[in-house]
Amino acid sequence: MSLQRLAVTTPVEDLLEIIDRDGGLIVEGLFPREVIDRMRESVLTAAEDFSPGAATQGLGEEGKEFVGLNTVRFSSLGKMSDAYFDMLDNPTYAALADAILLPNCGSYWVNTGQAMLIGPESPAQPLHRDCENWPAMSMVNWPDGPELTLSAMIALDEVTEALGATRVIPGSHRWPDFADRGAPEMTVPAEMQPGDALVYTGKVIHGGGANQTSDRWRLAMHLSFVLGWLVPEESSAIDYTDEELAHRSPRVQRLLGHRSYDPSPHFGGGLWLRHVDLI
Ligand SMILES: O=C(O)CCC(=O)C(=O)O
Ligand SMILES: [Fe+2]
Repeated sequence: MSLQRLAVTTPVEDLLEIIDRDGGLIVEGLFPREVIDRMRESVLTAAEDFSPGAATQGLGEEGKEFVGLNTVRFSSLGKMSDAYFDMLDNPTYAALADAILLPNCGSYWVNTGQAMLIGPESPAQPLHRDCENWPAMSMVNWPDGPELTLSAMIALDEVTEALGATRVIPGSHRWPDFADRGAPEMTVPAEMQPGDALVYTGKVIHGGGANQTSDRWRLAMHLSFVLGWLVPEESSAIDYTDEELAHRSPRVQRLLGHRSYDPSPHFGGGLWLRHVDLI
């Protein structure tokens, strides 16, 4: 089985059909080259201030191994590049996230916006599902329960299998056993050109690939959203001041936690209230 690739001009309903069938797909040209070029330049400049293996996700060595001992990761991308805000407002990615997440929440927010630069001679990342961040919720009526999160791995430069393209097990979002994470030989690589994105649900098994080169870095970033009543992986809300976001779109302000959770039209309380108001 391979990953389906469709152009960004494909009707959103057709993209959604493939995500529903396979758990993810490659959307070619999801992000315009001009936006990607700006982001790549900013990421390359910022990367000089970060050391490989410094990031962690989870406790101890396991948390470091998960993100990669020779991988450079950093977030707060809007501090480094305006291109980040353009990406948050991308109409096709927004339409996909609306369709997949809004059945289960009034509004969603950024889960992770992170540069993920896999260094030379890195082993493959452990296979996982992104919804494992919220295990109790993920296991509710698994695999038919609510979608909690939608992710995109975005190529900032050409991403090949040898450089560590993300590996996916298409169809694994439907496997009956939540604890079954499959095996590397079941995976296929998401090879991409700059601006292409692997868009996948939190339920599908995947992981960063091994960088088999001795001297080249995989230049990619991750952008994911999560239901507005769940706590995101990254604390974006406190990375930005109100002043920094004052001229951004209402969508961007909400995605970055500078507006209240909006429950409508669902039943649900007022959450993450700004000034005790549903602004
Ligand atoms: O680096 C990659 O290709 C995938 C990263 C990933 O899936 C994660 O950290 O959750
Ligand atoms: Fe992941």
